[in-house]
Order: sequence, then structure tokens, then C-alpha cells
Amino acid sequence: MNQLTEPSFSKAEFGDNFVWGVATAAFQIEGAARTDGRAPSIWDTFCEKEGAIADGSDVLIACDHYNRLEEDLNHIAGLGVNAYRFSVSWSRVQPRGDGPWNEKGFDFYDRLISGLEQRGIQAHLTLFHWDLPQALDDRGGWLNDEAMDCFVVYAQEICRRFGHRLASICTFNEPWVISILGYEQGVFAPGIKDRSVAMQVAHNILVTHGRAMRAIREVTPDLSAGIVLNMSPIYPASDDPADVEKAKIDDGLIVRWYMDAIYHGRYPADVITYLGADGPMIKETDMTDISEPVDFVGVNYYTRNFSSTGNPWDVTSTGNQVTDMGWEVYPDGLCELLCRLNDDYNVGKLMVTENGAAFKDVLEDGQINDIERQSYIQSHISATLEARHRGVPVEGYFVWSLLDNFEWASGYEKRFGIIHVDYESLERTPKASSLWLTEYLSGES
Ligand code: IFM
Repeated sequence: MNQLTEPSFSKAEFGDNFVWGVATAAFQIEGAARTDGRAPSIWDTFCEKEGAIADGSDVLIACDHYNRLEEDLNHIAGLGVNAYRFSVSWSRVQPRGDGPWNEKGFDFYDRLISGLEQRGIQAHLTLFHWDLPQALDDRGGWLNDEAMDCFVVYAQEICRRFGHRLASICTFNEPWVISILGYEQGVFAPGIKDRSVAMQVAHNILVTHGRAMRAIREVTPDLSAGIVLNMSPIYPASDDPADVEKAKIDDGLIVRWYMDAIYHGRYPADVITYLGADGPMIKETDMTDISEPVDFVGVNYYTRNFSSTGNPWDVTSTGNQVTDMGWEVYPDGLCELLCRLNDDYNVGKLMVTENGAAFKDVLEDGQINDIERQSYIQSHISATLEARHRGVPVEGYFVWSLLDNFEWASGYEKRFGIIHVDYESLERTPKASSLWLTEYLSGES
């Protein structure tokens, strides 16, 4: 991989049709957790578990986006972006995950989409950003065929109501995180620690994704539909053959597991061998379901990873900057990943659906000079442009995130927003990174 020697991020070079957006997720910003008929999700339950969330917080209020919708829409418009990526809280629109719909929940998303339309901003909707209705999990969650069927019904209902007003729809956000962090490592909801369960969940989610794709097409054949994956280039921490082998398997688990299944209709043989008895049970039609063609793959990129069979990789050893999440800043990895996906899978269309960084912000005289976040975003826009120059069909870039928000098991301690949120007053303050983005998108930067 060549280094990006002359970083350039000229907006004009992206062309007029490029999608520029900011992204959020329902659970992380909406709050109003018990308002207007919303029922708990597995993440509401997880927040109640002693020690699960670093600062012991919950999302009863979060950023109060539910009640501050107009203000937040004005912030989005003020940035000059042409797109907004958000997710629907399933238990807000269908409290039990099956059965009756909650009209008040749908009203909220109707107002959100109308607000975007009035401001000339595309709506990119994610159906599932981790908040499975608790009632479905009580009946076995992703291990139960029932939840899989319910998701397909939910996907169709969203399309029936909103499909014609959307620029794109995504089935699942980051199935690797859902399955591995939630069911193998147990650090995310629902907090299970069992690799065989995790791999069955990973499989069932992909099957559900494929079936939902088909259902979406039935209702809204013209709507651009796909899936969003978190991916990173993985390198061996040393030349030791054991590290080299581990890096290959880790790559298999995070990239090839999903991409091979979706694009080639099979799981990588080396990973299946590695998993042995922990591998999923695969029914006859599953791989056909999973490989239902997608219109795009969304790439959520934050950093690269190193695999080691010995001591964990020391993230400071490269001398590169490290974010408040402990993630190395490595923009070249984004270009490398996008090129690799294009080479190996001949993807029709890619979008960078999340990219951004948590840093400790200092509010001084009412201003946040988050120069590190700004340069992180600039360098990754530059990497995206480089991928386009190399012929990769990457057609969108979304900053994660519009607002500081609930960063899952880290609670409110990590700030990813380009707009600061004071969690006491709920006041929003645009950070320097957002002011730069506005200038950049206006073409004056
Ligand atoms: O905040 C998360 C988001 O919900 C999913 N992708 C990664 C982000 C940062 O950790």
C-alpha cells in the first residue's frame, strides 16, 4: 500500500453527486426512553446491569433529540451536508417487536424525514443499530427464528410508510459488533459470553439481512438498500507465523465472514475450520438468502488492527496519534480497505457510513477548538478521495457523529460529536471541526 504522500481533500474533486453526511443512531441520541409508548430494548436492560456502562449512565434523556428535533435538524442543515444517516428505534415503532405498531413512534420519524425534506437533505435510514426490543430477546432474540421473521415484517412496514422518501436503507449496522461484543465478549448488550452463540447470532443476522433485502425490494424496488459493516485492515503484530496466521483468521472473522457470504454465498473455509464446533448451524437455503444482491455496502472505519498471539499490540508503538478510545489514527487504512473491497468483491457501490474520532474536548470561552478531530476528518476525507482516484466506487462519506452522544459501554465519557452537548443543560455548541466542515462543504475551504 502506497502512503498517501500528498493529502488533498479538494471538495470539487468528489463531484456534484457525492453524498456528504453526518450520522447518528436512535439509542445514542433520542432519549425519551419511556415516552409515547416506546418499550425497552436490550440496551435499556443492559444499562441497568451493575458495572456494564463505565459511568453508570442510561439513556432516559441522552441528547434529548426526541424533544429537540427541530433544533437538531437546523444544526444538520447549518453544516451544509446533503445527507443525514439515522436509525429507527424498533421498540419505539413496535414496542414488542411484533404485534401492534405504535403510531406515535412513527410520527416522530415522519417529522424527522419531513424536516429533512424541507431542508433539502437526503434521508439514509438504518433499520437496526443494536437496540433489539427486549420483548423479542425474552423469547430467544436472534437465536429464535421468530425474531428473524419479525425483523422482515418490521423492514417491510418501514418501507411501506417511508421507503419512497428515503435515499437509502440499511438493514443492519455492524453485525460483527452485535455478535462478537454482545454474545462472545459480553461487553455489549445482551452481555453473553459464548463463542458458539455469537457465531450463530452472526449467521442468523446475515440470514435475516438477506431475507429483509428481498422484502424491501418487494415493497420498494427502486430504493437503494444494503448493509453497513465495521471493517479494518488487520496486520500481524510480528513476522512470527503464529501472528501471521492469527491476522489471517481475524481478517476472516471481521471482513471475509460478511463479504464472502454476501458476495460469494459462502463463508471463508479457513474461518469455518478455525471455529470447529463453534461454527454456526447453516440451513440449506441460508447462504442463498444471505447472498441476495445489495445495492451498496456501508463501511464504518475508525482504525487499523494488529493481531498477536503474545502480548496485546501496543497501540503507541507506531508513534501515530491515538484517540480517546485508544484507537490509532491511521487514514491510509481507509484507502487500503476501500481498494481491497473493490478488488476482492467488485462491489457496485461503497459509502463510508461512519468515520470520526473521540477526543477529550475543552470548552473554553464557549468554544471547543477540536483541532485533532478536524484533522482526523480531513485526513480520512483525503483517504476517501485517494480511493476514488484509484477507481473505487465510493460515493458517500458520513462523519460520526453529529452530536456527542451515548457511546455504549463507555456511557457519555467519550465524545465523538462535531457538535458538543452539555449533558446538564443539553445545550448544543458547534465545535471547530463542524465550523470547518461547513466551510469545506461550502466550497470555500
Ligand atoms: O458509536 C459507535 C456507533 O454506534 C457504531 N460505530 C462505532 C461508533 C464509535 O464507537
